[in-house]
Amino acid sequence: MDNGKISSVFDELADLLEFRGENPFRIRAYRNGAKAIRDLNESVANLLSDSKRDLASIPGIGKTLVDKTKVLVETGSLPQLEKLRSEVPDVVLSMARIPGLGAKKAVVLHKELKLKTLDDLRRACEQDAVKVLKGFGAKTQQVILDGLEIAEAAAERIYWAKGDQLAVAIGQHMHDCEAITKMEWAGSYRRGRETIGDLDLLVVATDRSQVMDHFEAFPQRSMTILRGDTKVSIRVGKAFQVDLRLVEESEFGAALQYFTGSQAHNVHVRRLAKQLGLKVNEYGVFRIENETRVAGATEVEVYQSIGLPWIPPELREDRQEFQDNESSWDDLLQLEQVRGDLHMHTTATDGEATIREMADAAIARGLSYIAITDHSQRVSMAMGLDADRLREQWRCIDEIRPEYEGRLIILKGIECDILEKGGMDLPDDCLAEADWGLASIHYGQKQSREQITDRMLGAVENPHVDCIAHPTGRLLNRRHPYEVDMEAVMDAVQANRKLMELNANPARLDLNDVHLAAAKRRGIPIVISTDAHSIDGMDVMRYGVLQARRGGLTGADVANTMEWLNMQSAWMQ
Ligand code: DGT
Ligand code: CA
Ligand code: CA
Ligand code: ZN
Repeated sequence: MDNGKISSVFDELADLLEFRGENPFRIRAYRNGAKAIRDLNESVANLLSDSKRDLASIPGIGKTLVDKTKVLVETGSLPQLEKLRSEVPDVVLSMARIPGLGAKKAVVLHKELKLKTLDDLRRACEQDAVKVLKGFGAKTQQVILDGLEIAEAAAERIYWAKGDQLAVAIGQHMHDCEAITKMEWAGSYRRGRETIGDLDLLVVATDRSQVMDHFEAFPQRSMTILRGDTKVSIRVGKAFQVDLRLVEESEFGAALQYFTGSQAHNVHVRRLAKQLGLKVNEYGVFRIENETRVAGATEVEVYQSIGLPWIPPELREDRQEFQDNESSWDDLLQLEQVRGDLHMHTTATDGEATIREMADAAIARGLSYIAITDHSQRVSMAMGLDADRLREQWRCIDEIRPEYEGRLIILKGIECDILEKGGMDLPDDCLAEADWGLASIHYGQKQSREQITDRMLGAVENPHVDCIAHPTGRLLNRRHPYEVDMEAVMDAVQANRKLMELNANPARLDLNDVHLAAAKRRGIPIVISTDAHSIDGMDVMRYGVLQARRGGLTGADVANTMEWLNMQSAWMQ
């Protein structure tokens, strides 16, 4: 049992004890222990087997936790956890996961209203039965209703980045199965969608049952949902599904095309085919008149047979891929083209690494320039910088620069907050000294469409703002985008020759693919940035690149594919 598993057991234990209103110190002890184990850089199992070492000597891990860890490592489970699980109703657990609700309130709601499902909870809110409860009120009731909506829309979809981790693990596991001759991921994962409902794997094999057995032996499998002749579906963890389909070699391309989707894209493909007297399904492309097969082994021939170039999966949403009459889509953006990263934080505010550490990490990732863009003063939770501290940081950058001469350009930047009342959070004379100015909204996100739009327009028109960061403020599965007139904002960005960010953080991916395509049509340059708060945070660039491809962007549409001096002369005058 690895450290990750052990700490998640303690986390769950803490959750369940919290539901029962147990001693808060005990609960905190489990949470601290979970964190200590998660942060440990060696295996707890190894440590326990070494008689000269003592797990209890690690800060955050007391004697009780040592005993429970031993049981866990030896038996793989914890009787106490099993018992608690059976005592806390599922609906209480699901309620506690609603954003803005939490464990304590979930328990009260369950007790007072005898809820059985989340639907019951919605009805109770709609009938105003929640706001009259002690400790709740109208505001909380509305928060619950909003949270229910978000939770339902999210309905267990996971971030692409998380789906990718799982797909890589499954890929490695399946690699050892000798019966497999061909294997490819399909579905929304292959299309690079922001979130993934389930994973879809296609396999060609010499021995089907051997493949199915091997798949079912994936260590993270929690159960098998179904197993037929050509399909197995397993569950991984609590609720995530992975489908494996076995197909014939000669039909592989057609199956891959079909199961990659999207459904809307496929409907369009079939309509185009029909106009040519052809029928497309998961087994191939056939002439309608006599059922002869004209394509099927590869995706390229499937698309060719209906007169189309091969369409990259990222574009298959029935949005622009059929309209843009491309002869080929080969030039969509690639990670290697990205030369710089223009949004990152350091220990001066809420980042974990110093300027030097970030600079070294950027060089290790092959970049030639970065901008240090810490928060401005209004973002007090992150200890945002006032003009004095910002100028101090810039003096520091001046000192460091010679060390990086010829290796990395370090730009003096700022992520300046756009204030609730409008206007920028730092004086113009200060912003004027920056090499690179980001503007973004962190407060007043629930203001009216007019207010938010006005604030954004003010920022775009400020001569010292270069780029609007995370322009819609959304957090996938957690927070809706702000109400903003994006057309008006893009008009202003275009008129003022400014840039717009594609924030590559897998929880943001802001702008979305539709906005990116709109920006491209207007000739607005996109800057893909990591918004890194640590060295590892710089690795998210590839999620941004995938999102850019979904918007149909090529290297020419993305400003930070240019070297800094070229970008500066093209866009920063
Ligand atoms: P997801 O899993 O919700 O993130 O989205 P997808 O696109 O991966 O959807 P999924 O897993 O239900 O199916 C994978 C692909 O298979 C889908 O994009 C299109 C194709 N497909 C599945 N079922 C149907 C169907 O009933 N009709 C059609 N036309 N295509 C289907
Ligand atoms: Ca899927
Ligand atoms: Ca599926
Ligand atoms: Zn930031």
